[in-house]
Amino acid sequence: MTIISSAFKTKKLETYRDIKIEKPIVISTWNHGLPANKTAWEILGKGGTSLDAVEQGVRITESDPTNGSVGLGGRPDRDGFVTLDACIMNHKNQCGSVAFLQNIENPISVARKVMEDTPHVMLAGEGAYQFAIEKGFPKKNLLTDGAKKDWEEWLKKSKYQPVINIENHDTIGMLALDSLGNLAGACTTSGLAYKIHGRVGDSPIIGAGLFVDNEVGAACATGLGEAVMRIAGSSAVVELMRSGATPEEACKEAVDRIIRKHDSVENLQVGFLALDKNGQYGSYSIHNGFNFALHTSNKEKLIDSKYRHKQ
Ligand code: SD4
Repeated sequence: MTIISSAFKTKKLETYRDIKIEKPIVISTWNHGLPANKTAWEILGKGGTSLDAVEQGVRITESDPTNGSVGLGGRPDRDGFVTLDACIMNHKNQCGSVAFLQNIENPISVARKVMEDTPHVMLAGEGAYQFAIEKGFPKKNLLTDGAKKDWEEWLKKSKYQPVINIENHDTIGMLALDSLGNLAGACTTSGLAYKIHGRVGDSPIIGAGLFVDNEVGAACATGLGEAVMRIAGSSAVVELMRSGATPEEACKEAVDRIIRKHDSVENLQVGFLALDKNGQYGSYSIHNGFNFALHTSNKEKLIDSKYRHKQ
């Protein structure tokens, strides 16, 4: 029996009555989600799995050297090292994750190998790198000339202050529902620019940067990972949907929870994105500026997220 909390009971009944299930469908964070979704759609549109779709989709962003927050071309930490976080999750609650991984262009595929070829969920640092090399991933320098130049400029002042919607965005989180009705998700990032060496964000943490429960829905997060981890953000969004919230209501409640736990959110941006079992989607962010890309059989567009505060 589904337990519906009273807070969301009315909405759930209104929203889900006679609903037409929209599938396949893929959504992903930020405007780099458009080309990533296109690749995901090549799989979904032919009846492929949501797991293959999200992996192949986010690899596009990881391999794009012009993107400063994911994979190749990602901004380094304050010591000049590009360190990557990624995770993937399928419709059976199987998941794989890598954290603090260096010199490997496509951490999402390493995360999938962790999920499929090991008894573990998460590998970190040197061990994750060695595992990737053993699995045949090539070693690659991910620090592009442009990112190196920006870092050298930053070093002159070495002032670390995350700036909303500039430093803190670009992580790609992707959620897909395939023609069989199975959900999967992927999340990958180089994390916050100029972070302390060794810092790991929310993106590889199952339940924080990403969570999928095929009975209910899937969610992912972007923005300041520390704030997302403090409320187990993506897990919270999925649990709220389980309690009857629509995807947007669930994202909004998670954002409000973060706001309640901070004295000030002036310089704090977090955005959540969610997709439920019926192909309904929604998002919410603390500040304006967050957007996400949608791809279905007849729609391909960028959607501005709703938000709490206007900057
Ligand atoms: C992190 N959540 O490492 C990531 C950063 C991010 O868009 O989402 N950027 O904290």
